[in-house]
Amino acid sequence: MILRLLFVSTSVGPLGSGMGGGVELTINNLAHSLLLRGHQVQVVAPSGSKLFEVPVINIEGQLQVSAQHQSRGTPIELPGNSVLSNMWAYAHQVQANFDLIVNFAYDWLPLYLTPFFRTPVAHLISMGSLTDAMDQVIQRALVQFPQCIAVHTYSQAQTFAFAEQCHILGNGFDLSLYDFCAEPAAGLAWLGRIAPEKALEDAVKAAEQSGLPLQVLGHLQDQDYFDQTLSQFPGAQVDYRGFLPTDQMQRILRQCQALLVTPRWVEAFGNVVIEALACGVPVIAYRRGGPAEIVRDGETGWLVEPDSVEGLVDAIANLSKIDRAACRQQAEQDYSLTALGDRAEQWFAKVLQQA
Ligand code: HBI
Repeated sequence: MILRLLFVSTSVGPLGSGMGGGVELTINNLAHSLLLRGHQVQVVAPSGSKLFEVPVINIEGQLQVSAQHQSRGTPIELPGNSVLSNMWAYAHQVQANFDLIVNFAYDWLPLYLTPFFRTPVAHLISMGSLTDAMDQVIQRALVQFPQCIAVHTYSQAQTFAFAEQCHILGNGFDLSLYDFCAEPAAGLAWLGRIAPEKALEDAVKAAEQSGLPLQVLGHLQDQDYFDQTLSQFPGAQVDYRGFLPTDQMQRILRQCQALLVTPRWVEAFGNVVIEALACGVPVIAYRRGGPAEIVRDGETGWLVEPDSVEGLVDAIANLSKIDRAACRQQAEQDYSLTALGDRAEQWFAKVLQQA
């Protein structure tokens, strides 16, 4: 059945800016996977947003404060002229033109509004449990709409009391955008939003101890943290390449011997893990969160004792044991746009059955 879908974006930045982290890629890839199979998709996002080949309605207003830096007890806050409330006022206005509305913001308001919409609203929750208010409002939506919540991985779901009610969506990528590289140059990569919870410092320390250069790519969210990390390891060869569009990013990533994934927190998924595998780049990751569910230890990378830099260094020394072709094959098996589209359609069908 053809669905008319409205995607309402994350509230922390325009699509294409990198401020929305992995959600930006998720929205883009999910929209593409559904358009390819004939569904209609429209995206509502903060002004300044742009997507490739997907229609975007730009909504003005003040961005939301990032949830991951809040504590469990943080009260709900909305700035004046909130872009979040403006996006959801628009969604409410046009809801009759759509069969399903999908929310991508990790925010209280869309969850709270769910029962007030006539068109069913489903939520792709992009991070693990962070605040009591969010957990409670998700739980409340689930009471009335048991199918309405999806997450990326089991480990992410496990951070919530309602884990068994979550659909596990994984993620999916247009793998034609990533070129397999069989013969890498000497060097490692680190990819992601540069902020303390991503623990770039561990990757820099491991690269320094391994005597290898480290290519760093991604949105520089916390400049002080970045400067402090570089000054902490003066012997490291760190090359910051910026936040690049996929094509330019993968041209650098594919040349590397491995991607280091060093999250301090429970990473919901780890889009960067799939991007590396798609290029044939083995992944060395802490055994924590989404990446630990994706990397096949000893086959497509190495899983390391969390926060152990010496574990990273040992894994780097054992990269020759990993077959780069096996990395690309895993991406094709589980994380293509087709695989994502299948899982999304299954979820939507369950949401619409209960509506
Ligand atoms: N914080 N308040 C809020 N809302 C979001 O949608 C949000 C966020 N922090 C991070 C974030 N989204 C995304 O970068 C991650 O979910 C990937």
